Amino acid sequence: MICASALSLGMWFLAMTWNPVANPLTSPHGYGHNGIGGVMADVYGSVSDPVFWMHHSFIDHCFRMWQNIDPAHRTTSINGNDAQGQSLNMDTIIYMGGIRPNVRVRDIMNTMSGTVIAGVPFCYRYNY
Ligand SMILES: [Cu+2]
Repeated sequence: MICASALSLGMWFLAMTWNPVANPLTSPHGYGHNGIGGVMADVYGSVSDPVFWMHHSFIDHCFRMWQNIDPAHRTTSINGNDAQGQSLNMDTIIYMGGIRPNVRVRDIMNTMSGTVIAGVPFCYRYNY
């Protein structure tokens, strides 16, 4: 089941021509964290809130819907800047905090790529 506001947000993503998660603070991703507030607004603590997982699953799903509009380009390129103002590219390293091996952007842009990360193929898709 999907609520009306989530459906509206999903349709909004589909209409967008820009990356819906490019800016972590002024995007639906950031709005979810900061709109809920409390521990969800804390960069390091938000993962301990169960809502975090529902929020991120939804953002991930919306990002994939956005990619599916033009997968040839939207799974193979990225733009924008990181938190330090450095421009992003497909070889930008995503720091995993020691929990998992760091990955390059290109390793995770396509959820069906099958890229092996720490011995596990990165491969999933949404059925809804
Ligand atoms: Cu987040």
